[in-house]
Amino acid sequence: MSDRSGDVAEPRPSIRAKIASQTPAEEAVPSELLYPVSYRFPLAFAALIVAALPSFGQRPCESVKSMSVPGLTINSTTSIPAGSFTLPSVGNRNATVEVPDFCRVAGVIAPEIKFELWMPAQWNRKFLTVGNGGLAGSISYAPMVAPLRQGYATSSTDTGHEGNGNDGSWALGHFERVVDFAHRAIHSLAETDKVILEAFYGNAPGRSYFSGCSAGGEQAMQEAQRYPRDFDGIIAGDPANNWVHHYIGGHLWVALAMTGDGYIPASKVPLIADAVNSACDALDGIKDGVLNDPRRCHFDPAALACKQGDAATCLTSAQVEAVKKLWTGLRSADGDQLYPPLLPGGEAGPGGWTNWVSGTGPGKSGHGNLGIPFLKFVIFENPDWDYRTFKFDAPQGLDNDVDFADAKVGAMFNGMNPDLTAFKANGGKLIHYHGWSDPDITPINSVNYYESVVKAMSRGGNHGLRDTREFYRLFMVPGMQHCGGGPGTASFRWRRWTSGWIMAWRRIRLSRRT
Ligand SMILES: [Ca+2]
Repeated sequence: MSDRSGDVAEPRPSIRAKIASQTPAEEAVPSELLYPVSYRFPLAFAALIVAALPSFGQRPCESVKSMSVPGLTINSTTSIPAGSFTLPSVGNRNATVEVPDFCRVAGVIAPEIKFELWMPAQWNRKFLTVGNGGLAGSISYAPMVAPLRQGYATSSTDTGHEGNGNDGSWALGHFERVVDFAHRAIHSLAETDKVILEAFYGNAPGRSYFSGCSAGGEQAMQEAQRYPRDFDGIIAGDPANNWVHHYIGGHLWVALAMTGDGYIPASKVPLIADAVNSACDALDGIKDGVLNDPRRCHFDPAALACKQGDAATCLTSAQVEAVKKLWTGLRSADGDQLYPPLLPGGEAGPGGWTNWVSGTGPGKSGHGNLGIPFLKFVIFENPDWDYRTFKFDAPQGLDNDVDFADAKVGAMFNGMNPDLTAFKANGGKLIHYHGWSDPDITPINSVNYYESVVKAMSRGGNHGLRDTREFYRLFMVPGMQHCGGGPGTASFRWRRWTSGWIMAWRRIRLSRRT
């Protein structure tokens, strides 16, 4: 297989971030939990590519089409020969990759959850479902390629609607699509895949895995919490599992900070990035452009304030206040932190603030392009809703819009339940990672969630961390932006991730033997 074709399986490039400040609750996490993934998963494990095992009882690919399962429609079954294969177009991407012989199944789970399942002729008896990004709406073809080449049967769904990932209009008048997107699509796919796999191979998969980042990280958490028997191993990257508060306290909060005079053009992002590095890069003992623990950085953007007026080399007072908002985060009228802030570090570069915070104008950034359509179409169900009218406070006796959103879809979307005992009891293993320089989803949320699980596992005793680590590990990645990229991850390519996954899976396998 060529290295180039393998690049399509690299984690979604992306975003940027920043923000800072105090997060005292996280200090309790032992530093050993916060090692960068690259330290834990050395390149040597790239050699652990799983050897394909001969499979028996395999039926002709075409036979899958005649399967009769309630709610399942198989639209096509195609035997794909080893060689070059052009991935179906998603957006304007249309890559050609090298693949082994496999049976390609495309179908629909009622009412309209489209999916594909790829089953290699030489199967390693394992199965991997890959997750989605943004507001989904398309099958994640590219991440299916690397597992397929390693002998995994692999699948992906469009999550029950069609859209470009920044579109929310599919939700209008279709509450069933909202439920499918929130959690039902992945669960239904997992169940369906297992039925097809057993029928095709004559054997059920020996192990089942899920891997996703961003919205896919949210899917991962939903699976571990809500459907603990679907997967043996789950990898949750930069998860949006505090979904509703992320969309309000993350996406909307940043979009609102970037309105009016507070708007920071992309041309000023390097100014902020350089100042943060000057103030905080060396705090970890190494001047390398990476903040190993950005919680220790307390850079005050007022240091960049213009002496008067505006200039390219300074921030106006309104821009200073906007940066402070990003690094302080959303609090309730009582002062409670409703959602943690972004952290400083990693603002520069294509995966940093230029895309996520500045964008092409107010409301047209990575944050605005995700948050506004979700709030408009899912929360308020009003195509004419103006994001600048969101009510953080409300007249006495009425709900504010935060409470309204929580009440409406919080139970459906949020994957913050710290009780993972059912997943653990089923033998499940959860690998969770998050970039410390993620400018989209604050890494603090991941630390907070991990701590909540440790607390739940302790049941008032002292062994919560020990008992948690038996099945759930958190890896914080210095300098990594949203699911990839950033100053700390220049060589952090998919092969290293893949080797990490295999290492993780190997651990899962080994731990099950003991
Ligand atoms: Ca450093």
